[in-house]
Amino acid sequence: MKIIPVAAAALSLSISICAGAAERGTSPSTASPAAANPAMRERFHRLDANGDGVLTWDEARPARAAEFRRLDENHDGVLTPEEFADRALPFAAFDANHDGKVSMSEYLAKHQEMFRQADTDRDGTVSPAEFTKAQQRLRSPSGSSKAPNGTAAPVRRQ
Ligand SMILES: [Ca+2]
Ligand SMILES: [Ca+2]
Ligand SMILES: [Ca+2]
Repeated sequence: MKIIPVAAAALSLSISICAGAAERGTSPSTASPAAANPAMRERFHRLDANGDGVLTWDEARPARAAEFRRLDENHDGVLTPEEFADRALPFAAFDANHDGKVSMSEYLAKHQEMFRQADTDRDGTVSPAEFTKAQQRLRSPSGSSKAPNGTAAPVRRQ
């Protein structure tokens, strides 16, 4: 029964390799960091209207406008903090004139600003890598240590 310790050693080795890979997170050598998260990839593809693999603000803007209309439950053309509740972003960041409501133009202006921030290489488009990084930045202030899709969980085989 020499096989068992060998197998155990091999298994623990493969676990430590997996753990090492998980700790490194998104490696720049992989094709697309967005591919690591199917939900994020799907979101990116939904926004990428012409399917060229990068986002322009012209593509993102109609999606954001549709999002605004969806959030505006009472269809009065402005968002209240209650209507805004499920957004991960702080209401106050959008309410530029501090009237307690977020208008369509405020909503789009803030998203355009975030789009520019996401475009870290300033080429006018947001690549999947830039998109992923921007989403991660958004998430990080509130509970960054928890992986939403369980990527941090160790691989356990028994
Ligand atoms: Ca595009
Ligand atoms: Ca409203
Ligand atoms: Ca870019």
